[in-house]
Amino acid sequence: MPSVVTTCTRDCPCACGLLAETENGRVVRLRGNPGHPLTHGLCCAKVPDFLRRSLHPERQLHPLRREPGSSVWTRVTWDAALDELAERIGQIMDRSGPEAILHYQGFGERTALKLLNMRFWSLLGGVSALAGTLCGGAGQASMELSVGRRVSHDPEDHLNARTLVLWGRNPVVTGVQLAPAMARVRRNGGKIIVVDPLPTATAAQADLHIRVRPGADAWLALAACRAVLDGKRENLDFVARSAEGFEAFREMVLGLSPLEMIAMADVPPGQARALAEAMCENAPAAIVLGWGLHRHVQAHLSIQAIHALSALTGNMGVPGGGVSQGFEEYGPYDWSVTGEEVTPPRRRLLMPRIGREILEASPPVRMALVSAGNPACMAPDSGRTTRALESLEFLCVMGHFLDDTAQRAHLFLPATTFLEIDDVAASFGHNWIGPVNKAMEPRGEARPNHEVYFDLADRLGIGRDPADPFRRPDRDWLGVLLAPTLRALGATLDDALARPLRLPAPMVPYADGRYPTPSGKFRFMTAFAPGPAACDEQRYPFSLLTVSPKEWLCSELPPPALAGLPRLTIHPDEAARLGLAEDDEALAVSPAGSLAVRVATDPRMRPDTALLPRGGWDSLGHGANRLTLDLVSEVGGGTPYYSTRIRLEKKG
Ligand SMILES: Nc1nc2c(c(=O)[nH]1)N[C@H]1C(S)=C(S)[C@@H](COP(=O)(O)OP(=O)(O)OC[C@H]3O[C@@H](n4cnc5c(=O)[nH]c(N)nc54)[C@H](O)[C@@H]3O)O[C@H]1N2
Ligand SMILES: Nc1nc2c(c(=O)[nH]1)N[C@H]1C(S)=C(S)[C@@H](COP(=O)(O)OP(=O)(O)OC[C@H]3O[C@@H](n4cnc5c(=O)[nH]c(N)nc54)[C@H](O)[C@@H]3O)O[C@H]1N2
Ligand SMILES: [Mo]
Repeated sequence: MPSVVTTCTRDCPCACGLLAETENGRVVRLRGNPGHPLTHGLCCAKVPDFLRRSLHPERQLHPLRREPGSSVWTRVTWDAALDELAERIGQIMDRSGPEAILHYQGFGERTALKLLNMRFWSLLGGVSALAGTLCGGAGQASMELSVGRRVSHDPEDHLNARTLVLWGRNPVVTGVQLAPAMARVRRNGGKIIVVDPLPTATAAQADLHIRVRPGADAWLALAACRAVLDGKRENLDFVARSAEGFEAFREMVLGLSPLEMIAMADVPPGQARALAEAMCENAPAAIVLGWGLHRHVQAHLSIQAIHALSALTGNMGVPGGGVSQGFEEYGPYDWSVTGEEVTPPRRRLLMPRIGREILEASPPVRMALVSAGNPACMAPDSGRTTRALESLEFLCVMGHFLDDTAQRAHLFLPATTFLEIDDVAASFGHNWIGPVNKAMEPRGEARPNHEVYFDLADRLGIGRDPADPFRRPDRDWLGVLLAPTLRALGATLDDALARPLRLPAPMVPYADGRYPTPSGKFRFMTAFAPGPAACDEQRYPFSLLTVSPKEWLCSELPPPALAGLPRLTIHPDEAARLGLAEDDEALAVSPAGSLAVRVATDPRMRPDTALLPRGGWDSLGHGANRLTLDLVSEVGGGTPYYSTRIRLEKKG
């Protein structure tokens, strides 16, 4: 069977190498590419679903139009759709200025050519764009406080670890490429430590599972640091040569009560000591941070304290050590292609509170164009976000399904899936860039977003400079976008489109003991000022962890896949206290809203924590973000979904 070499572009750190097997011009099977030098043919159970979704009968394949106030969609031609869109853009710019238009690009598209979307808006002179992130911004910015610039260890370097600490990360569910590393470390005699409030599938494989209180990781890491200092086991060599702020850090930690630290982290004291022990005695110890850790208002305190623990124990900059947290998925491309350096957006609205930002914007937002995102379901405080989307005079959505956001649009434009385009995809979980090759023709009238923007630019009379035209063949743009990387690798564009390439990134960052900070040194945190909880703990006794489910990715699943109420899991004693039993219906209530759920119990749950899968479809009752508050993390403009707390009410 003919097969096409491609790469998974879905919103996941793995960017697995894939083979798309075709029959009569249609993809019939997607499987891991055994020839990929890092991912070796492994891919997750969701991959067949990405194909099913692409071929799904409910995928929208034609431009659609809806009159405000009506729920009836009418099929229109591309020409009619683009004429209307261009006219709206022109009119709103003339009457209300470019700020009145919002460009909202979600995380569903992460390939090189997607940077051209931003170029369109720059050519237009800049409109309102986004700041901050729903995903990993808080983690990245927090890591930079300690090391200057975020650079993670190559995942293959984790195999050198004797202790692998998965801190707020659940790779068995969310990133299958890390799972074999766990097994290899174990086979080499190493140990796995998982720090996670929930009894995850990853934690089930750990030698030690530390069920920290949500958001309290800083206390745990500092308690471990205290154990290191008390045992006089700090790595004085690293501290003297490569770090700044150690004395102040030491004073700070010695000023905290060990009992209080343990109580705040809410872990058995032996576990903080065991963590310290492993970091010192069973080194090198690699700490791999997940995204769960970022989703708290003060995530930076935890991430700084974890870095301090690694540095204090001499694990920074050594093979099999370090603190790793994501990679630059847009790093390999020439960012100047976006045009944002020359023509920045007129203003930026904060993604973590996009509903409020739209509703309160001055001057107002009158129209938005959303591509590759589903903010009505995935952004926090869906109640407010949907009100904001519904307040717009004109909403255009480029996507695949009439999902929660698209249902509120006036114009829907069908986008291609990654099986239908030529492009390249980098990863936020490793150092490889992979080819995305067209495995089948676009279904129906679906078109890649950047081509739609070429047509819009023609209609608006922009991007016509013959020396620098906006409309160019994909290959030409890919050559421009990839130029810096190809130059560094001595590779050609044909190479990049034929096979995965490893980017010129280190296996072990900061190995020379120098850090890209102003002083060139690692920075110990010197202040620790935890703020109050974002929600009243008495009225809302459960921390709400709305984490990645195994079965689906964010809201990317076809609608029939969800039946019944979402399952909310708590400890059985808590359920009993509330008069609830397994399978009962209940109402989850937060300061932001409420959601009907079905109760599940698990004796491994912390009593103060509730688990609810994120994503799905809000319109089918699976809107975890009906409950989440639209807070902003103190560092990095991140979205602290997990700082929300809830109470449970018995139904009826
Ligand atoms: N199957 C599946 N895979 C996915 C996704 C999906 O939706 N489904 N989403 C993809 C995306 S967009 C991303 S960003 C990644 C995320 O990948 P991960 O970071 O691995 O996954 P999450 O479920 O977001 O969170 C990881 C863990 O953090 C824990 N956690 C929450 N709060 C805390 C805390 O305060 N301290 C500690 N120590 N742990 C905490 C949660 O209990 C959870 O088990 O996964 C990607 N992969
Ligand atoms: N409660 C709660 N909410 C969360 C989180 C959480 O932990 N808890 N995690 C957050 C995280 S980590 C993330 S990354 C965000 C994700 O938030 P979003 O990016 O808003 O959500 P997705 O469901 O991934 O939506 C991606 C959409 O892009 C579409 N798409 C895919 N490819 C293309 C393309 O080429 N072109 C176009 N036009 N569309 C395309 C898909 O069909 C899908 O509809 O959600 C966040 N929301
Ligand atoms: Mo994410």
